[in-house]
Amino acid sequence: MAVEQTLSIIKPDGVKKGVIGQVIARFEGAGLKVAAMKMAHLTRAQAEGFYHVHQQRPFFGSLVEFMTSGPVVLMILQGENAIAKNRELMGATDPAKAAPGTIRKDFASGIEQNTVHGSDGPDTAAFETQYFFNVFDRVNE
Ligand code: IDP
Ligand code: MG
Repeated sequence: MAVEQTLSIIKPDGVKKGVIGQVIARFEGAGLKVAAMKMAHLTRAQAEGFYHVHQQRPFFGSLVEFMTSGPVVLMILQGENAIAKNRELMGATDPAKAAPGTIRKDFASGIEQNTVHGSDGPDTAAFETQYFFNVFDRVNE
């Protein structure tokens, strides 16, 4: 299994709820390392560009509104099988369908305000990590 990097976002609801530390503890507890991290309050253009694949979805406008409603934590997580491992720790998009013990099951309030984002494959991980971080922002140990 290869060492991978993946983008994680603690969304505005997670930051507002005060669970930044608890979310990061789950990543670290599962063996993922934080390879880059910063807080940001996304602009509309940044959020629209990030979610461009969802442009045609009915929830796109609302999602952009939500993602720009407050600060987020942007992270690159690194480790063996990091992309799938992060998705597993997050749980299903809809917290009502998320497995017990997952981040979304424990902290999310709904299908939109679902606390965390995680890249869903190698291509999106490559796009999303470079969208928010340049190569000099990352440690790679
Ligand atoms: P994912 O975050 O689990 O990969 P995606 O289908 O990629 O889920 O959707 C991106 C984000 O859009 C979700 O995390 C959630 O915030 C929002 N979203 C997805 N489906 C819905 C919906 O049916 N209603 C409202 N928001 C949604
Ligand atoms: Mg997705």
